[in-house]
Amino acid sequence: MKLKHSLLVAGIVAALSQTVAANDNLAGLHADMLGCDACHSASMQPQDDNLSIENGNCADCHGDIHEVAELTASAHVNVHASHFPGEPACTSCHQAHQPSVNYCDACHSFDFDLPFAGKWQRHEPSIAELAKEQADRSAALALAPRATTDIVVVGSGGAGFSAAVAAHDAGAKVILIEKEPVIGGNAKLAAGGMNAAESASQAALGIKDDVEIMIKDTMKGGYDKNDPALVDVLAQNSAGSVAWLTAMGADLKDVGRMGGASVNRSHRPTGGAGVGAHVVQVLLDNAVERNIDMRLNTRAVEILKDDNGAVRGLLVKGAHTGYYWISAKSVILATGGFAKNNDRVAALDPKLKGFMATNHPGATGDGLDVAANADAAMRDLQYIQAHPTHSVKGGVMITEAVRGNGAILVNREGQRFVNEITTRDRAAAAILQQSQGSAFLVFDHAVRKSLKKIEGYVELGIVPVADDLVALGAKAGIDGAALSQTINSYNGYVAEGKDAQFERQNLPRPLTQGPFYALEVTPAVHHTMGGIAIDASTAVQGTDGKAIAGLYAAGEVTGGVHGANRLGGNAISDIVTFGRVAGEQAAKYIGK
Ligand code: FAD
Ligand code: MEZ
Repeated sequence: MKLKHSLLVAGIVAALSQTVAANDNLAGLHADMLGCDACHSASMQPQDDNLSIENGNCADCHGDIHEVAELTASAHVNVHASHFPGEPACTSCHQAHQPSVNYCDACHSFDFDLPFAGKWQRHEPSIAELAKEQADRSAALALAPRATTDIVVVGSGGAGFSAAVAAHDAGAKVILIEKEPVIGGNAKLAAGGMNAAESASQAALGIKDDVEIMIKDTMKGGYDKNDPALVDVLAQNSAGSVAWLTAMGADLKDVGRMGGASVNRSHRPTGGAGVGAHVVQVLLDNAVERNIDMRLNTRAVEILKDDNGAVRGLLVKGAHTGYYWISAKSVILATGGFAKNNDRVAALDPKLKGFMATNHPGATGDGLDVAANADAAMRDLQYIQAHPTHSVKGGVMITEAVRGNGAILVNREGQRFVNEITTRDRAAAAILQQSQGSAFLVFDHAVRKSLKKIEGYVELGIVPVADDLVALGAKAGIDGAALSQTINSYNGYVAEGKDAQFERQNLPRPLTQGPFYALEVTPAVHHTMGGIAIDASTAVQGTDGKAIAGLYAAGEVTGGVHGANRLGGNAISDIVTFGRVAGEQAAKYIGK
């Protein structure tokens, strides 16, 4: 019954072109070729929301994603060799009964060839809209719970995975749910690094840092709107969180500079690869090793409480199996921020209406609604951050590490206009003041070689390159003569160790080694600093000022850690540290 995937690769293109007229989706094609049970179990209904049977059947015929990646290796950008951690399920993109979508298109704008492709469009009903499905919800709640556990963790980003692993290691039984078809949330996209002070990696590189300086930098960057108790937890535990990840298999040996930091404290894999995909992969591997129950396509919609107001479980909606509830003594909300929900963003900060976002599609702010419906207090929701450097072409966030490793920002007139490694609110505001509201990251080959992340940008074809600066200007639309002059002056500042123009603190290298690169960038909504009010033990605070028994929250869904403006690299530190704290505290609450 099963096709050999080599046979399929040889025949698939021809088969598709012949059958595309007769079938307008993958289900039709497979039904014609092999019948419905090529994909589904005998019951013809998905048995779980991970679509384990359906995805298993895809892999049996076509090979797993690594095998498919080998077969598509000749493509300019091999989408099957994506930066996503884990093994994204085939059905994340290849949908059967409706047009397929490139999951990447939710954020980027590349033209990948996909059989039976439709355009990315998704209307995810809000938590308030789902409340109208009262009959289905009541029916589900009238039944016995479909699962029983100690703790449900909501969200498979860095905070959720850290909480799940920590709670498991403290002796609790854990179910982790994720509404998207892929794991990792925004955490998997994190690029530049994870901040930590007094770490072993810093010591190995001879970098002198101090927890107190990290606290000062974080409070200053946040305009002192941060909760000092939370900042204390962040900084005091930062090196411990790097050590915790390292003990589980992470490589966080490379340490670079981020905006607003007094010293190099942003940790990432050797050679400067993206930190997020690596950290999420390590956490995933550890969750798998521990046999933690992980459910994708499963959305948290309501926290269930007992008569005393303590958590007794969670109502969820499975994308394929519908509503059911999980009995649990504790829930940890780790649902991330809401930067991808422009309606919500613009309602809080009208300046950001219509802005692009750097975030993954699930960053809509569900957790805030779910928590608010459970009477949780909120704080600082008005503080929303734009990342200064989102590529105009392709829609890719260009990591701050490119500037940290030596790139400068110039406008169309070929002039620098800001200290490139200032805090991101200042850098973003300065870029928006330039003509056409954009600017160019200009760097040389030495900067490219210093950071693996840059290879990805070049491979995507979004970075104009030329052997000299005048030619680069002509290609990118910058005044080339002025650009040459600007780079000459900048190289002089590097040689003197002092930036006479903008007092940039780190001047890692001159820009002298061609070829040269110019990447057009503009700000995009990036991080939401506000959220659920928690205390230093991550207990969710109710609107009555008391902790809600059994409810914990960690990561970008919370408010208070970053004040009015987050420093680059502090979020990964936040989510790992507070995720661990939440896991440990929830386990303690249930008596482990
Ligand atoms: P996320 O990682 O976003 O995970 C939350 C998960 O919860 C998501 O998967 C979401 O789908 C899921 N979810 C939401 N609602 C529900 C629901 N109702 N039911 C079930 N699941 C739900 N920070 C740094 O410190 N350093 C960096 O280098 C860095 N680079 C970044 C690069 C990019 C492109 C982006 C977008 C962010 C970057 N950040 C960086 C910020 C950082 O990645 C995020 O702040 C952080 O990952 C948030 O982690 P989290 O675990 O709180 O949420
Ligand atoms: O903390 C961040 O959001 C960050 C460092 C992003 C980046 O530019 O890489």
